Amino acid sequence: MDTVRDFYRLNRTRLGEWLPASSLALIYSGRAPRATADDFYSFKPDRNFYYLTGIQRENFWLMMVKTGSEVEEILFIEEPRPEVEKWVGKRMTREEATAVSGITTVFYGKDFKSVLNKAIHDKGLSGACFDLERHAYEEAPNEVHRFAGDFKEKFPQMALHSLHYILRDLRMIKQAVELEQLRGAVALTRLGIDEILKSLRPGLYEYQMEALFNYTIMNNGAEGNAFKTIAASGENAVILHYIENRKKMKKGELVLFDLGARFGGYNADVSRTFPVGGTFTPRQRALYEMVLTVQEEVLKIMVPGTPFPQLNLKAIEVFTRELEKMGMIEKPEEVGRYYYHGVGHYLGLDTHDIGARDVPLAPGMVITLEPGIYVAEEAIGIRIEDDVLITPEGPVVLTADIPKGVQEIEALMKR
Ligand SMILES: [Mn+2]
Repeated sequence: MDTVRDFYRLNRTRLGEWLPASSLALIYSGRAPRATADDFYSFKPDRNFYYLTGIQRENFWLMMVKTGSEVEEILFIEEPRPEVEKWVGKRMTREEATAVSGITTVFYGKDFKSVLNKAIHDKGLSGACFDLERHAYEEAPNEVHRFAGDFKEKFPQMALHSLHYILRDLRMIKQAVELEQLRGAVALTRLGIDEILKSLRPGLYEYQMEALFNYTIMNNGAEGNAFKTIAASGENAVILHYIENRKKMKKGELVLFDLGARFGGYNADVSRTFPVGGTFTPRQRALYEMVLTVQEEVLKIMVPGTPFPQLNLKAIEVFTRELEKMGMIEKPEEVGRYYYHGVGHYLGLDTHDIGARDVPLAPGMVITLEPGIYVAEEAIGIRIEDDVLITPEGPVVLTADIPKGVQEIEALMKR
């Protein structure tokens, strides 16, 4: 594959192969919801639309029409409006849309409904596919759900299919172009963590570490944060998604960082736990090394063929063994007091990337490895998270360069 454009083209080809005969697929790029007055939430492009086109623009549609084995690709973009462009910048032209995506048929949005209607009738289509992902039964319908409902009313003869499962299966296996972006995101994250290690000391506030990380990755070309940086010292570290970051860090405490840069649309997701004062106490060190042991043992089974759920079962098994050894628990059921989340998730265009959780691991998957131990009564929370690529030759730790050994951390903090 010579260009990124070939990557998007290949993704569309694979989706086209999956589409039922005589059907069309409609994928929407999304739109930022209004926050208040004339202030909108920041736009997050639909990841599937991006995966298929390489375009990060609001209110675009990709239409794929399959008749026989032919698949026609049509892109609908927003029309240029000079009076609006003075405020929000230039819109993408049809030529630019073709250059990025490789799609040669590009219409303006105003033609969407007539082209759609004509395609269905001229080609006698019988099916329509939308990304109908739903996280919870109670969840409010999004724009695509609403559009699909409206579509079904207008074309009751057509069968609806969800694109979610095929896109999930495609995105689960990363290709070379994606791994390059992920490595870029990891490299930026490493720069940020290096700066934290240089500056961390008692008396500073958690938000200062957050600011330093965010500044460093942006200053080096990151598109942004993969997610809101977590800098949780002392007792805050037992709250998994603590994001306030307002506390002053004290000598003797540990501080847990969970952070990542985004690059080329792809996210790094890394956790490190450091001693605020530069050295671990013996107790902190013992707990820290327990988490490292769990990491090492789970890593060994991160090979093709291992069932995904086995990773967390292994983490629980090792934590149970180690916690019993230290006399912190008496029965295996008690392990949930100190370890209470999953050991990993897929990583990619989304930080918690889509992917099946009931399948064997396969080459090309990128999965986080993040055991953690949380001892509320001692105000200690430790999580160590690496990003791991599954290959036929064994696991490749993409974040291997980011310091995590006890001696390594203490030496770096002495500088
Ligand atoms: Mn994670």
